[in-house]
Amino acid sequence: MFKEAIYHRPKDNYAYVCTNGELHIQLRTKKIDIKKVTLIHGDPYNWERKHWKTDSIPMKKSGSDQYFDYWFASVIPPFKRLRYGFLLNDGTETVCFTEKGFYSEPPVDDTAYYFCFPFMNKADIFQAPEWVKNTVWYQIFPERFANGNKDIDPDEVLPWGSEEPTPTNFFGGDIEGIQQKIPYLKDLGISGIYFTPIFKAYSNHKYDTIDYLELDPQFGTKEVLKEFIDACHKNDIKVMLDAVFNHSGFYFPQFQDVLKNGENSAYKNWFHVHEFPLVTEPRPNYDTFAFTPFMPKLNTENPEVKEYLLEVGRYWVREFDIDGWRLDVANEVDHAFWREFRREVKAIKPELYILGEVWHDSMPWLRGDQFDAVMNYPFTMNILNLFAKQTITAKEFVENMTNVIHMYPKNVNEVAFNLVGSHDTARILTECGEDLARVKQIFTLLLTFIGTPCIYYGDEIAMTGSMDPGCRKCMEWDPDKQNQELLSHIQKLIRLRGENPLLANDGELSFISPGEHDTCLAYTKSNGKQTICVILNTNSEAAAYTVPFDLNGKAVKNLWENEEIAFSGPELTIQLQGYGFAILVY
Ligand code: ARE
Repeated sequence: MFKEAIYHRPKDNYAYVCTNGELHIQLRTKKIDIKKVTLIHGDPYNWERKHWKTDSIPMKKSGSDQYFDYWFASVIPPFKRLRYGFLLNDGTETVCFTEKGFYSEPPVDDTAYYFCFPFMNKADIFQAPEWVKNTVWYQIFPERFANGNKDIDPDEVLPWGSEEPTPTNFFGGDIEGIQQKIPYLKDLGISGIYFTPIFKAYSNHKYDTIDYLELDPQFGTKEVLKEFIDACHKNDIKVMLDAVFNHSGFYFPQFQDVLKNGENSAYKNWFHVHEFPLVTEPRPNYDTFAFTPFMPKLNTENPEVKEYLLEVGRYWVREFDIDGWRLDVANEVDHAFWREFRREVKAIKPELYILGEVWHDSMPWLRGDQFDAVMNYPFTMNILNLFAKQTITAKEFVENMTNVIHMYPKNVNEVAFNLVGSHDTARILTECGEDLARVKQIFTLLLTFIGTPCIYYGDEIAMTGSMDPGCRKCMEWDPDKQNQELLSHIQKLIRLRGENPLLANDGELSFISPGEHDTCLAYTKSNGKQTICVILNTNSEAAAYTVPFDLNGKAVKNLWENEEIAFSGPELTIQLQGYGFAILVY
């Protein structure tokens, strides 16, 4: 038994409480080392000394990544507290794993040995808004989606789509243009819009804020914005704005004051200044985002800055009834600020969705006291590596995805913001070498997976684009230049996801582990009554896939083709074309 690989900690993704009163317990062991795990548990205060009075439940293997197996059990402690340990059997020996280490027998004389979940306090439970689980998002870069009012175009505006995007050119996208496209968005089937920044700022991307309480004039007036948000809500579309609180823009008046008055500025502690006077060259002598002198980092530990930004957070919720905040460079802002931010904005709108931009392990922000979710870029990278770059196998993809999923509690995974592209990445069709079949497969996975999926504007009509700024072209509105086949494919997936909760966040996800050289991968979602099985052939060659379950006597339907599948015997084999897929329900 590889005891050194065995891990548990009564916290985060290894022990967490769900809103339904269940306590979920996870254990990690070395891959294929352990054959059976039993959770032994009891209440710390009615433990009869010398007689280990416990319940015990078998743990289920919930998945395996490249190195580890993961074990899962759910228990509802009668008194909302638990002492527990694990009985591990590797086929030759059984040991008891406790907080104090390994024992040949479960220690009986004191609960001090065991792992402890001290009390399941409601206030500590991670709780994201329920509506997010059934939302399909659409990300809009406002400068490039639609120009609805030429009277407010920036001075040097270019004709729509006339040139390649650059970090400095403008094409006049605005809110009125987006409002005119609400029917398109409804027809696509999306139910949430995620905007990149729209507040007054210098650049075309607006991440260099000048005024956090003003809409950028090139996008319209606050009246127009209010009318737009109301129209979205009337069409059952949620609206999420982008909060850039890690840094301001260079022309933010408070920063300009420090530039001008140096140490005499009333705002000198609003930023992280190393020395006065401020210089931008050869390197800024103040903290910035990346090495960008025009994005001075805000000192969110300063009470004045904190209050200023908290009011920004409250204002757009209170006055415009937005439904979500996406938090830019969220992992570089201090946790104390985010805890206060959550309290303030949820006090106004408890159902607000708080989405942090964190590209890495995000557990420190997902304990229920800060974010509801993060942008799931590990999901994105795994998909790109298999379907686009083709640098990993189907088996490695499943292992990687299993690793990502087991990094977080289940109730976090259900609202993870899944994306296959954004304004910060090359477009998915470009990454796939413009192979439409692979893009269709990617959207099939995105829209049948757990989490809340997001479509980057234009990806649904097969727009191409390299890394920023290439991925920020003007939206293509000529139907003849839109790929209608891909658009219909995605529309159908969104419709099926809405009609079949198992394609969204109902049921229990599990991967069917592919063999070393298998090119097909599959995953199921089951709620005990019904099972959905999604099968993807990740190879250009046709392949046959045999569903590894006894389906004898079950009625199996191909959900995509909407037809029953006739088969005899316990096994069902599906023929898949190159880069094909099937969505079965039984
Ligand atoms: C500009 C140029 C870019 C150039 C960049 C260099 O346009 O071509 O590469 O400068 O700094 C905004 C604009 C960008 C602009 C940038 C700086 O949208 O066009 O880029 O400002 O002026 C990391 C951060 C993550 C951040 C990305 C970009 O962790 O928070 O870098 N994303 C947000 C927004 C951006 C925005 C900013 C931050 C600044 O979404 O749009 O950029 O407000 C790995 C790393 C990640 C890294 C990621 C992407 O995964 O682990 O940490 O994200 O790569 O680089």
